Amino acid sequence: MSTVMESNISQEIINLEDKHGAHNYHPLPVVLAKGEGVYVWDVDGKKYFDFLSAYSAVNQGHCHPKITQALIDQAQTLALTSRAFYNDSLGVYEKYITEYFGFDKVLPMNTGAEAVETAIKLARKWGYEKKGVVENAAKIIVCEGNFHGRTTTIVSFSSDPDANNNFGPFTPGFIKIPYNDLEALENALQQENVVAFLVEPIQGEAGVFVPNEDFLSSARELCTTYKSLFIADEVQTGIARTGSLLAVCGNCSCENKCEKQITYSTPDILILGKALSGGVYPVSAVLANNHIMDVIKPGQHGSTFGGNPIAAKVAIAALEVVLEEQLALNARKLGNLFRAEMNRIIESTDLILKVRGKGLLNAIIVNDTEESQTAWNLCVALKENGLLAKPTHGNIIRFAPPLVITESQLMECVAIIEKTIREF
Ligand code: IF1
Repeated sequence: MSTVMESNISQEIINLEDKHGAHNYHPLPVVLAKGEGVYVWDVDGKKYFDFLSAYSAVNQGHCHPKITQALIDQAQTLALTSRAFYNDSLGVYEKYITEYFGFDKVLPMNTGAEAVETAIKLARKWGYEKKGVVENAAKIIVCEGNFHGRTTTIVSFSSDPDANNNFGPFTPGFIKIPYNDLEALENALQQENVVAFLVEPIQGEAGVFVPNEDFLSSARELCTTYKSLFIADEVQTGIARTGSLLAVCGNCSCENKCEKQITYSTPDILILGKALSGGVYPVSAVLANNHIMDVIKPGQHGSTFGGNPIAAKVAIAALEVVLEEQLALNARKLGNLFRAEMNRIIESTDLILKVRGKGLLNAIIVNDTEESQTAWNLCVALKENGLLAKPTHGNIIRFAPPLVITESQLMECVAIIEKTIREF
């Protein structure tokens, strides 16, 4: 609970949610009314740096003019046809995104969880029809501490009790191994009827765990060796967040539209969401080459809204902005600066133990137990000082500003964080 008094208008709105909305979230006590670039404003006009970026959905910044304009233009022209008919935007978008990421085909969906579900269905079907696994016996390897969404099947393989307690019975067919453990992966891949390895290139919800340098490329190779699909869930890490177009690109610095077409650890199936739309509209995508995607035939998968004209136009604009504004390069440079500055602060405080992350997906570890309120209280204090962030797993605070942030804005934020820690 907040110890800080909210303004009357904030409190009224908070009360409305409290009374009429399901209590499936515990938000920081701030009521936002406006956003632009790296900034958001609350209902009383107080301005904040947004260091959550809607969980990395607004990498391009709040209300990016080009993306918002694409949304408005298409909404006034043709919003939705369903896939029962062709629309004049989808094919153009499909060509654009597949060339952008170097895959033969895309399957358009809306939310991240839907795209993960799509990848799971695709991998299973590929397993039965191409790999020849035994009927209804397909297994997918996943990692402990994963976060891939909230559907019944996805929470079936979560290791977070909040995510799956009393939501059973669960979908079978998943093998859980420790994250960042190649030996465990190889052992699991040797089991019968394995079709895929589903992994986040950096674990977000678990507290921004960056795996060893060789983990993703070696996992990629192991999947090839054992004829299983390597599925990268880049819903959170993708679209320049970690300092390259995709986190699976590793330290590859070509400014995306990658000439090398993701040679570092090219996934068989790539899952994108969130910032694929710049946060203005739910757009997700599953990308794969023909030998995989072709197992899905008419009537076997779909979505009313998936691939609608607004989504198509918005996603093209959002991906163009990433290139035009060199967001991957900016995330890489400012990410290095941010971690260096955090390490400088850590040297002279006992409150923060560690900073970790890649590009502009970072977290600090607060020196207290997971059950303690310290990280929450620190976030409330940061809010008072004009910076919004949220704890994950008790004592970890994620810092993920929009990628359009400038160096001087970032240094302002470092000063806010430093001041807040010193005063705490
Ligand atoms: C919430 C975290 C972020 C994701 C990956 C799929 C999805 C997500 C790797 C599903 C979603 C979200 C959802 C959000 C919290 C959040 C999150 F804290 F849980 F880890 F981003 F940091 N794959 N991540 O991270 O996408 O269906 O939500 O569009 O409030 O649950 P979705």
